[in-house]
Amino acid sequence: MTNARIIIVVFTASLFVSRASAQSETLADIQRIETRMNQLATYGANTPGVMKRVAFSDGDIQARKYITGLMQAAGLTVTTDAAGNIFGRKKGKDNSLPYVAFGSHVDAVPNGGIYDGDLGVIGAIECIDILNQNHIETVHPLEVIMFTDEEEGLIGSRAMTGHLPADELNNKMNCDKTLRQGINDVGGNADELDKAKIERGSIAAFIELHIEQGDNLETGNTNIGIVEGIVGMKPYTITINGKANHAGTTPMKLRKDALLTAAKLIIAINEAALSMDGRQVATVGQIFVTPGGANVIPGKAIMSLDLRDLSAGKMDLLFNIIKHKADSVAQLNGTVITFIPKEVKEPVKTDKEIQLMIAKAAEELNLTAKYLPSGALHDTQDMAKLAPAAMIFVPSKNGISHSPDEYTSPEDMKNGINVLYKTILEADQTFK
Ligand code: HGY
Ligand code: MN
Ligand code: MN
Repeated sequence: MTNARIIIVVFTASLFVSRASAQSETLADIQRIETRMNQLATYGANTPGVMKRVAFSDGDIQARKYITGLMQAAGLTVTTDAAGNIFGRKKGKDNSLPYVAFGSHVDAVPNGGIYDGDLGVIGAIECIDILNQNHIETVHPLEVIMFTDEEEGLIGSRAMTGHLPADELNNKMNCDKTLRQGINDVGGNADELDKAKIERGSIAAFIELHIEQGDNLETGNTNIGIVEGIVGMKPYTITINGKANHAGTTPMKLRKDALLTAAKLIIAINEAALSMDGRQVATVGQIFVTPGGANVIPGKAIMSLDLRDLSAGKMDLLFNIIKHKADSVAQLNGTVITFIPKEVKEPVKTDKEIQLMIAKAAEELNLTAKYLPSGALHDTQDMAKLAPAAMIFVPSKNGISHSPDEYTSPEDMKNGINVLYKTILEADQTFK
C-alpha cells in the first residue's frame, strides 16, 4: 500500500475515532432538565408558571429539599452552612486542591418567573450527572452551590465573603420573617454567621449559568452570553415626612403632603437617569404610605431606590443629581426627604481566562456567543471576591424577567448547560 494511501487510511481512522468519541460523549439531557425545572417550578407557585417562591417561604423550603435530593441522587455530599447556603461536593483525584465551584439560587422575587436562578442550580446538578455518565473524575474536587436569598441582597454569597452585617438580621424580608428567622428556618444558624465566611483560595474558580434577563442575545440571535462585567448597585431607603391632616378641611396651599412629594421625586429620579448618556438605571420598586386613609392627607411615605451601573463613579453622579432635585421638591412641598444608604454592591469585572474558556466551549459546541455586561446583580459578584469567577448567559424570550412571562427555551437551557459543563472541565485542567 503506497504511503499516500496509508496516510488517508490513518487520517480517516483518526477522524472516525474523534467523531465517535465526540458522539460517545454524553451531554445535557433535555428531558431530564425540563422534568426537573418543571418540578422545581411547582414549589411556591400558586398558579402554574407564576412564582411566589420568595426566600425562606414554604415554597423555598420545599425547593431546598428537592434540590438536596437531586444533589444526593447525583452522589454529592450535601452540607448547609450558617447562612443556609447548600453545598453539594464531589471528590476529585487530588482533594488537596481547591474546589471548582458552580451554582446559583432558587429563591424568586414576588410574582416572578421560573428560570431566574433555577436554571443555574438545575444546570449545575445536570453537569454532575453528565460527568457521572461519562465516568469522568476531575482533578479538582467539585462544589455545587445553591445560595441563600439572592433576590433580597445576595444574602448567602455575602455571608460567604463576610459582608453580611449582624444588624441586617432584624430586617423584615418579603416572606414577612426577619432575616434571622428565615436563615434559621432553612437550616442555617444566624448567630454563627461568621462560620459561613470562606477564605480566598478555597475555591479555584466559580462559574454561574443564568438567564440574561434582557434581550441582547435574543435580538442578536446569539446562543450564549459571555458576561464581561456585572453592574454595581447603590440601594437606598427614602423616607418622606409631611403632615397628616384632614382631606376636606385643609386648604391646598397649607398641605405637607408626603405622597405628593414622593410622586414628584419619582418623576425627578426617572428624569435624572434619562439625563445622562450610558446604561445607568434608577428604579423605585416599593412605596409605603401612612396613615393610608382615603380622607387623610398622607403624612409619611417610605420608598426604595435602586441605582445601577457598571461604573461606581456614574452611580455617585446619578445620586448627586437626584439628591439635588429632592432638596428642591422638599422645599416646595414643605416636607423632609431623607436618603438612608443600604449595602452597596460594587461593579465587578469577571475573570478573563474563564471568559475565554466559555468562548472556547461555545465554539466547540458550534454555538454563537457574544460578550455583554449584566444589568442584573448576581452571586457571582460576591464569588469574584473569593476566586476567579465568570457567568454564562442564555437568551430570555422578549428580554423579560422578574415576571411570570419569563421564558427560556429547552434548547437554550441545554446549550447553556453544555457550555457550563465544558467550561468546568477546562477550568479543572487549567486552574491550580
Ligand atoms: O435584582 C437583581 O438584579 C437580581 O435579579 N437579584
Ligand atoms: Mn438571579
Ligand atoms: Mn432575580
